[in-house]
Amino acid sequence: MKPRDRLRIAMQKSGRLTEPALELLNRCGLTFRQSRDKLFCFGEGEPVDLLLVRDDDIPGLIAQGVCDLGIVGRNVLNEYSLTAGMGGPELAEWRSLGFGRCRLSVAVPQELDYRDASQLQGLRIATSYPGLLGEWLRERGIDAGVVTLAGSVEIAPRLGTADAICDLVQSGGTLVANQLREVDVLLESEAVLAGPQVLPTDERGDMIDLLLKRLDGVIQVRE
Ligand code: PRT
Ligand code: ZN
Repeated sequence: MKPRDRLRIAMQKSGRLTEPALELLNRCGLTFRQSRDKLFCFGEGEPVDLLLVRDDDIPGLIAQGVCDLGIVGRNVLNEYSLTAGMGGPELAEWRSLGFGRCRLSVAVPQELDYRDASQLQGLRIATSYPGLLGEWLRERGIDAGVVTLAGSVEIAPRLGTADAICDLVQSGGTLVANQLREVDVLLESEAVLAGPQVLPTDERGDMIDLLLKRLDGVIQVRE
């Protein structure tokens, strides 16, 4: 791949993380001009550009070296490392960013008398996070069926395609609306600054150092 001298950060094109991520970068003194195709935003002051993509694509773009850093949910980053990212370059969480907070939890039908995770033995659990759920079940020696769904996981028990679910929860409203009850938290998540374990040592590395310092300042002021 052709060497780049400008830093490139991947972020979600349109979704929950888009506005807060842009606001955070603005607070770090970075401003951008959006191109017509809206995939690429050119940095106006510093040599830092943005690539606007689906959040699920961000870890892969970093692993391939298409981007140097990415702003993405810990849930997406960790799932990638456990599944698609196996055997590739290791990715690291360089900073936690304090927005997009949620948790990845197991939820069961409200009427189920749930005491502990061993009761999931033999059940079918629907999720969009087969890597994280699979690891959690393995650690506990639970043999359950993992039904991988791309979306609308919360309706699976009502449709009869699963007995329980493992999905992101924020307010809990979606679970209540679907007569489900949160019983175990697998992961506390928030938006993170992701990048390769080994950062570049050229001009881009210098720009990353500067960005990390500014981020620390901005995050400290917020807390
Ligand atoms: O198009 P693209 O693939 O980029 O977007 P997406 O639809 O996959 O992602 P998006 O914008 O929904 O979420 C982006 C990231 O925001 C997630 O990966 C999480 O890191 C974070 N986040 C924070 C959440 C939530 N809170 C959240 N509540 N992501 C999803 N939800 C969903 C959840 O899946 C469930 O359907 O909201 C529902 C639960 O919310 P409550 O408040 O009812 O509990
Ligand atoms: Zn997504």
